[in-house]
Amino acid sequence: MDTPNRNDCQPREGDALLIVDVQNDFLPGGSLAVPRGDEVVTVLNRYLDIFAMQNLPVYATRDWHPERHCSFRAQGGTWPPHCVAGTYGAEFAAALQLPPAAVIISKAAAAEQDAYSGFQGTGLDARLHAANIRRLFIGGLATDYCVLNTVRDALRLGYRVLLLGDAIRAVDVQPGDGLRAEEEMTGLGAQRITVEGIAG
Ligand code: VGL
Ligand code: ZN
Repeated sequence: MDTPNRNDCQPREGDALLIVDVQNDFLPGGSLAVPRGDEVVTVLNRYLDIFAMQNLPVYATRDWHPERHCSFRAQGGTWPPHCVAGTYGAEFAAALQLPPAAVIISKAAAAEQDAYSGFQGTGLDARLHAANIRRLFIGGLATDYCVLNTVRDALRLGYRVLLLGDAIRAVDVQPGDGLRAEEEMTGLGAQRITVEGIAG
């Protein structure tokens, strides 16, 4: 029988930190800037510290589009051009302290398909399985798109998900999109945590 345990959200063997799309184009000044998107960086660095201290693995997804990606307006999509592979806008935020061993997962790299989930067409599930990872700490950008879809897939694939509530920010195309996305994720079974809840 499961006994509720207050230490349940402490990172441990079998856990990984999954950082979603913390790339220049999603930060203030970028072509698809997420309001206050830069604020996730210092918080994510604290999670990165905790994972480093425990030698736990880190995965980082990146939007990695070709120049004429189908999600861009000129191609009939909904977004301005962003995160074009190899450009400055597609680079991770310089202040994000990713360890050298971080596994980089590029997504939506084919012109004709978009992918909001880090699991979509990337082999991420197989890599996590191979590393015996069963639980994911997920944060990054944007709450209402790539974080939401990555969390949905993670839960559907059987991972336990701890949502980094203090390290996500929303695009909010419609006001409230971010809040609704958080409610959906927790309703599906993700547990919302903050770094204060796990820091020593
Ligand atoms: C994203 C819009 C378009 C995201 C990616 O990373 O949340 N949003 N492409
Ligand atoms: Zn994109």
